[in-house]
This record gives sequence, C-alpha cells and structure tokens, in this order.
Amino acid sequence: MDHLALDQAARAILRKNDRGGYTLPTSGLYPYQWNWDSAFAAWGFAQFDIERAWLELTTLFSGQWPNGMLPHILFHKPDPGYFPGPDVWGTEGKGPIPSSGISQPPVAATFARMIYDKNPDAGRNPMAALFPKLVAWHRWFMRWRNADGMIFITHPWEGGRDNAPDWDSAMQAIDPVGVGDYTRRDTAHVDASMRPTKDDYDRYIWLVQRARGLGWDDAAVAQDQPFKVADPLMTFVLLRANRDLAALADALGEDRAELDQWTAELTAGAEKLRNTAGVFDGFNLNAGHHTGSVSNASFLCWYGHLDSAQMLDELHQAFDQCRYPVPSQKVGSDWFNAKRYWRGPTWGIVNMLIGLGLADMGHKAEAEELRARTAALMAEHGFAEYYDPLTGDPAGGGSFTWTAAVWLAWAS
Ligand code: 9YW
Repeated sequence: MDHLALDQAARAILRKNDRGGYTLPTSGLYPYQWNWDSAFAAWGFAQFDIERAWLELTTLFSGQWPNGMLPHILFHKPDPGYFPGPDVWGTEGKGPIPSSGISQPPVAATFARMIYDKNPDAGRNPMAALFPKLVAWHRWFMRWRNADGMIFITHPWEGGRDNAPDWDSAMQAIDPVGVGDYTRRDTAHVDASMRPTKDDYDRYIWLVQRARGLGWDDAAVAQDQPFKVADPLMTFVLLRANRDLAALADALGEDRAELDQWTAELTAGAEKLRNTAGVFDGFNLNAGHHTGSVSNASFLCWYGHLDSAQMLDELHQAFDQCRYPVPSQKVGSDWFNAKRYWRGPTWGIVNMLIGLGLADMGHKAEAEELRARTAALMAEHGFAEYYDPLTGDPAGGGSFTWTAAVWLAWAS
C-alpha cells in the first residue's frame, strides 16, 4: 500500500470503530470505551477531524467518578462478548455510568494539549470544560496511587500492560483462593498463546473481587491491596501529563502552582525507579524490591524529561536486536516471548510516546529511526493491536484504533 492508501485505511479504522462519541479499541475483542485508547484515538482524529477529537475526550470524562477517578473502561452499552463486564466490577453508585473500578495511564492531558495547540480557537471551550476534570483526575492519582513520588498500580489492568514481568512477583504472592468459575472471552477472539495465562487471569479476577469487597473505597484499596507495584509507565506518563496540564493552565489563565509541585514530586519519584543496573523498572512496594526488567516502559524516561545515557545504550541494543523495536521485554531476557502480549511484542502506542520523548530531549536520530521502523512495521503488516518485534507478525486484534491513530499522528 502506498502512503495515501495507508492514511485512508487508518482513517477508515477510526470511523469504523466509532460508536458516535467514543471509539472502540477494536470491535469484538474490546466492545467498550477504554480510557487510554480513547486518548490516542482523539489524537488520531485530530489529524483530520478536530471536533470529533474533542468529542472523544468529552465522552471519556462523562464517566469520571465524583472522587476524580477516571475509569479504565466505560460500559456505555451492555455487550456479552466481553468479560469481566459491569456485573463483575460491581461499581454501582460510584460513577455516573457503568464502569470498571480502576483507572489507566493518564495520557489524556498530553493529547488534550496537542489537540488544543493544533487549533486553539476550536479547542477553547472543550478545553476549558476539561481542565478542572483533568486536574481532579491527576489529584486522585497523587492522593491514592502515590508512593513517595512513584505512581503505583493496584491491578495489572490499571497500568495498561496486563502481563508485564514487572508484576510477576506481586502476582505470585497472591493465592487466588475462592475466585470461582468464570469464562474468559478474550481467548474466544484471539490466540490464547498470545494472551495472559489462566494463572494471570485468576489473579486479575480475584483482585477485582477483592477491591469490590472493599466497596472500591480509595483508602482501603490503596492500603490493603496485595498487589501494589510502582510503575515506570504510570510515573512517566503522569509526570509528562502534569507538565502539559501546567502549560494548558497558562493558556487558559488558570493557576499552575499545584501542578508544578506534582511535577517536582514525580521527578524525584521517577529517580527511585532506577534499579541497581540503572534501568527504570517496576518496584514491588509490598515486597520492597525492583523487578530487574528492561521493558518498553523503561524507555519512557525521555517522555518524562529525564535523560539517561544508559537507556540510550539499551535503545541502541534494541535497534540491533530487533527489526521492529521497541520490544516490551528485552530480547534475550528469561521473560522474553515474542508473541505473548506485554512480554516481548512491540506496541505502536508505546513507541510513539518513546519517540516523542526522544525528540523532546534532543535525541533526534534515535527518534527518527524509531519512527521510520514503526512506519515500516505498519505499512508491511497492517494496523494490529501489537506485533512480534523480530518478524513483524501482527498479533491480537486487527483494525486497531490506537495503532491507526499512531500511524496518522506520528509514524506516517
Ligand atoms: C483488557 C484495550 C486494552 C488496552 C490495554 C491492553 C488490553 C485488556 O486492551 O487490556 O481486557 O482490558 O493491555 O492496555 O487499553 O485496547
């Protein structure tokens, strides 16, 4: 396909997955509105339909809980093809529409800023309405997911990287006793060998049941959850998003002092995510140790505006090892599996965030190399959920919204 045909195909995917106000990640496998998927979708739409971009974000925030939490899934319309649905989450009365009870990486402020900067006139009203909601969401993270400036997650789904090795030790410490029978739906849509295992899934559901048992009470969940892992992706994403929100505060004439204080706190916290090998890595808060993993999240330091010669060296190694970097787990590590979800495959969305960070920090050659290889991956293998980093084989769901958005907004 030539460039123009790829652009058209990517736009067609966004239109096809559009349910009027929100966009599905892909139909069948993910039939609802996902939080960070929607933020990427908005940035994709902004390349050709700015009004639709704002509508995506506005619809996403229509599901915000009064405590500021923005759920990771909004169940706008029931769909039996997905598990776990609203009946399992049991969040009735917590938010304005049926939803999950956990959040997801807060990339929305960063994309809101980029969409606003593209056309400040079109963005003035929607941005003014979104600003206090974004602040409330970030405040919720700073209050309930903050360990000394490191942002932690209470469920692997909250971090968006479901089965990353960063979570292994915390997951192994859980005995999912009493989880009961349930039927997964994901493996009816895609190859089970490319998904989280049954052991993982039992713990995902057990953790949902546990937090539900605590009534989704913020303090109880933050204190008691057996799964509490500080996450480099979450920390760098929130750090970056706070900076972008502060820039928006300037543009809108709002106060930025609280945002600047969070930025300082998270910058100090992110430093603590460097393990003894100098790599930004998950930290199991209940056990008090790092994972020792080089994941694609480790390379988000530049996105958070922290530089690292060591990570640049790791990036050059990834370019040498993989035709289609950045692998979600370092090639050659014991955890590496080229096809199993967040344990090896390449994800276009994370590549885009890494690339934006590299460019910001002056690593132009690496940013361009990553962009060009990601573009080749999509041109050769289509807009898949994720890809084998060695062969480029597409994996997971097809016609994927965030991958099409990444093509339109960055890779192309
Ligand atoms: C799930 C929708 C979501 C993404 C996550 C990804 C996966 C599975 O799909 O989660 O059932 O929520 O890991 O990051 O938002 O694309």
